[in-house]
Parts: sequence; C-alpha cells; structure tokens
Amino acid sequence: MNRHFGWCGGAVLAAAMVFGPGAGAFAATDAGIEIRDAWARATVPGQPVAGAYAELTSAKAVQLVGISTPAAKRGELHEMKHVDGVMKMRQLKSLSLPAGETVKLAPGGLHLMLFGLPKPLAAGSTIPLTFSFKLPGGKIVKKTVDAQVRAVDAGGDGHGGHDMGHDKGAAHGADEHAGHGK
Ligand SMILES: [Cu+2]
Repeated sequence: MNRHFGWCGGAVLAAAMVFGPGAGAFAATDAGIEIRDAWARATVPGQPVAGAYAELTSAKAVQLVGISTPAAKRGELHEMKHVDGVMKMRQLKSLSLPAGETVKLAPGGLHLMLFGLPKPLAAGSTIPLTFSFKLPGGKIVKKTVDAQVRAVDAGGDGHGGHDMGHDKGAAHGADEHAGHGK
C-alpha cells in the first residue's frame, strides 16, 4: 500500500516537473491559464449592458479578479442563482479557478457583465476582453482574448430575465446594482 502510494506520489511529482518548465516559458503572459470560447451577447441600440461568457482553465489555482474591454466603460463578475424561485444576481469581487478545472461562464450562471457600452455590440464582430488573474503569490497577470459577439434569443435560456433585470434599473449610471440581490 505504502509502496503503491509512493509510486503515485512520484508520478504526480514527475508530471508537475515536466509541466513546470513549459509553464515557465509562458509565465509572463500566460501563467498556464487558458480562455476558450469567449463570447459576448449582441446588443441593440440604447442597451447599456451586455453579458459576456467564456470557459476558463488554469493549471494552478488562481482567481479571476477583473474584466475589462475597450468596448465598455466597466466590466464586472456576476453570479446568477435561483433563490426561492426568483433569479437573483450578485456581483463577485473574484472568482476562484481551482487547479486544472474548467470553470464555465455561461448564461444563467457565472458571467461577465459589461456596463456603459459606447455603441452596440454587433453580432458577428469581435471585441477584446482582458481578464485579470491573481496568481497564488498575489501577482496579477492579464490575458486578452477576442470575444465573438453573438446574437442569442433573449428568451431562449432564461437569461432574458437576467437582462431585463439589468435593464429595468433605467439608470445604469450610479446604482445599476440596486436591483441585485445580495
Ligand atoms: Cu449580470
């Protein structure tokens, strides 16, 4: 048993060592963090906010601590949950990415919210999204990907309610989070 255990530990260590130098080569910009399938929801003129989504995988446990894009004044991390049958949304300061696990930001769950769009996001275009990650040592790395803007039927996945929740706040300036659940 012990011997078996030792072998397993050795294998894990070896794998980590093999991975180590490779990760090091990209550490400055990459830090072993992968962002896939980034996309943002197309908006109509006058709509001040848009949801954005992606799949994130990090080799090490890191935290997503911010999102920004030239296509919006501000980006936030949000979580949506059903509480007593009501869809509630709250802002997250950070989002933990466990080592090696894929975290999906998708309609109806964890997502990114872009506020203060100077112009509508047109379906078929792309916008750069810059993700800020906090590494275990506290260092911040940024990674930018192109997100596809997609037109999605607002009523199709329950996320339409989420968008309406954002929109009915009318003034999305100072207190657009007034409607958010805590
Ligand atoms: Cu939101």
